[in-house]
Amino acid sequence: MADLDTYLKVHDEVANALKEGIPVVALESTIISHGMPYPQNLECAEKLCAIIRDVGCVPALVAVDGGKLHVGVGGDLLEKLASKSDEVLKVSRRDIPVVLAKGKTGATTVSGTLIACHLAGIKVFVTGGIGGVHRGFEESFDISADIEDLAVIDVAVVSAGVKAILDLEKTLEVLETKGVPVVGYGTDELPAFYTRSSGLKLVARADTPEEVADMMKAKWTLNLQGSILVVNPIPLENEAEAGEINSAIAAGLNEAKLAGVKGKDLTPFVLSYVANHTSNLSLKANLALVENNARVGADIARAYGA
Ligand code: PSU
Ligand code: MN
Repeated sequence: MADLDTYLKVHDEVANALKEGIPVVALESTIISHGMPYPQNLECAEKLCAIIRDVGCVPALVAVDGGKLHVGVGGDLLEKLASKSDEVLKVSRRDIPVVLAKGKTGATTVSGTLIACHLAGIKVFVTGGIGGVHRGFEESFDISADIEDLAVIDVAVVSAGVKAILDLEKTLEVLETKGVPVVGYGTDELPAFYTRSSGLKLVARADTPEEVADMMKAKWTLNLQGSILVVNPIPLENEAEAGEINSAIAAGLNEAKLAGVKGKDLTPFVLSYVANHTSNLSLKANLALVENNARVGADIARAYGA
């Protein structure tokens, strides 16, 4: 029987940080490979790492390649993830064994990245938006695997909310059922990803990184398994115009339906449609919100300690 090292490669900088007690912040790679175009995606990944380092933490980008789950990706593999998205698979819990066994290259989703955090011992993870309950799920049964992993893996996930193309209200309901606290960072309502406000009230709020760290400690000391989902609104100056974004999302979802695009191909399809139909406004907003999340995530990682 192979051991963990056969399949898991924690790169030196991250392994040292974990050993020395320097806070580590994980990053997912699906937003890089399938959520943004090249070369802005590569610049974004590099910027996120720089932001995290600036506050004294170590970034750990997660991806799959050559039969291993890599934690702390950079260099050629990062370049490939960004520039060759056609060859890069989108990897959630279901896909990990297959992609590892076949030696293929994959970008991890929130679900896949949470699993890597669990294996490596990382407690804070920064993303853009999590997956959840899709609009019209009654027909498609499409609920992201992200939800199942948020329910059982002990990590604080910093996001700008739920992917804007989803049913936000139903996603909040399912997160409640699964026992995942959704904590507004400096807000009492769920942000709507590209915009700050969805009108959906939250029951939990934190205004400082320390407050989030206190919630993490309380939850995990009591062995209440699972993530804390921090929802951090996009900065005011980067907010997209809600009407324009929402009509582009509706049109993109409709286009996807006509073209028979579904399952894991749906998000990349709709995101690129929305970017193309809003003169890249959505892309600019997306870049700004992930950078903002990286700052908050690094502050939380420091407040929590290693
Ligand atoms: N939000 C975005 N862009 C993305 C994603 C979310 O704005 O690319 C990705 C994340 O990696 C998330 C995944 O984990 O979509 C969920 O995909 P699915 O709905 O197929 O489970
Ligand atoms: Mn799905």
